[in-house]
Amino acid sequence: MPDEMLMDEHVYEAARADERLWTRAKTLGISRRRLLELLAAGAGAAAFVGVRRPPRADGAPATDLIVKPTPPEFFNDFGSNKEMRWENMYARGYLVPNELFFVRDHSRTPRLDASTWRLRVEGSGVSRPREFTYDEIVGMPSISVTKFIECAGNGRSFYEAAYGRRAEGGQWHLGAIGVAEWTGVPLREVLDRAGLKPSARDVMPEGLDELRVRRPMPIAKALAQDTLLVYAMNGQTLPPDHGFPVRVLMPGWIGVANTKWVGRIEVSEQPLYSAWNTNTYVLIGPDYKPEPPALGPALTFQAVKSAFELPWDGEIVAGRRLLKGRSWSGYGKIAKVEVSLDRGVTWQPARMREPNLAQAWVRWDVDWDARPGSYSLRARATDDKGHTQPAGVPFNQQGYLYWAVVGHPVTVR
Ligand SMILES: Nc1nc2c(c(=O)[nH]1)N[C@H]1C(S)=C(S)[C@@H](COP(=O)(O)O)O[C@H]1N2
Ligand SMILES: [Mo]
Repeated sequence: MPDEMLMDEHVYEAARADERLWTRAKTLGISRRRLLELLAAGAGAAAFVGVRRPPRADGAPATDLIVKPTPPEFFNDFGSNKEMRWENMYARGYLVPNELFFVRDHSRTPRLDASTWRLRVEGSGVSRPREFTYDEIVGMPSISVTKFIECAGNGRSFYEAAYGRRAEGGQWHLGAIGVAEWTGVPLREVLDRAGLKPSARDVMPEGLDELRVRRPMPIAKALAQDTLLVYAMNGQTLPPDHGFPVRVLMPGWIGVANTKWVGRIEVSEQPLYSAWNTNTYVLIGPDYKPEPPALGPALTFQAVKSAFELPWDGEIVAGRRLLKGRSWSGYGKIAKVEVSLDRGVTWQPARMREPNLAQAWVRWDVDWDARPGSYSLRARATDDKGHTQPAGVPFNQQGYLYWAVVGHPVTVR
């Protein structure tokens, strides 16, 4: 199980329920034997410690956090979070197919019915607060864009490798990213139909999941032409795990801003705050200062990163091959990629392959005569705004935005 966002996550609560059960029983002076009797009588560990885990409306077992199959050859398992295994992208195209796309649920995937679903737009920033049905949303003129969604914590495990100190949260390698073609309606259209006021300042979509995840954004980002209310992914109806019936797409921004299962949008003339831009998804550490009410600078755009399409710390067979990977940036397109096969001593330019789309990624490759041995392969990208992946990044408590060059371990036999 992940230990991401320890303070308020039901998933975490469930994982810790056992441990807390015994502690709680001790405090109440209940003997181990009596507790076992109580449990056998059906009280249930979760009920006992006050963890709310209602049964699923669709009758699926309450333990099912995610709906789609997530076989171990496709995903690394972190409970309600599933990390894409990069080696599966080697023999595929530009897009990540829906069945391979990483999943990050703060609680778990809710099952929603499009025919009863409503999107409510309200708040001081609109003059005609109203509801939209699913049919109304899909009946509006749509656009399709190809963009990544990447978790702010992608690469988090490398903080421990760099600092000997583990950042809080799921210890992802680099698989908490995917690129898809998203189809939907510009958020601006929907806000306009609710009578958006010129004085509107912040916009906060809210999810219909148990935790009602909501990450506010400034009005400028809400009005961008490619900020969408999405209902299709790679030409298919948006799957439940990715936000069915409707999710937000915020190109280039941290994953959490791409609210899934959106049910309400608050538009305000005042700045908006939630746990997701004050306590989490902010940079906390010796190099960062609090920005009240936030505990540190709030994250917005994703940085520049690169990944190899190889198993992590796996084995490959010796021989001549194309060593392939992908690089991306929240700020724009990739301008240059360099690869080092000798732990950063020498670097060679990688060949970039079209398409190279802004806030998506570019595929690249180099020839490699892979001889037996152990390697730590490195890739370093530069985007068209001049950001180059650095050798290191300062530590932050929750392990966000690890965009430094990473050594990818692989053994050639
Ligand atoms: N309502 C809601 N939206 C959410 C989340 C969530 O738990 N609930 N997780 C966020 C996070 S942290 C990320 S990284 C992305 C992941 O999107 P995906 O699961 O479609 O890959 O969704 C975001 N949107
Ligand atoms: Mo995330």
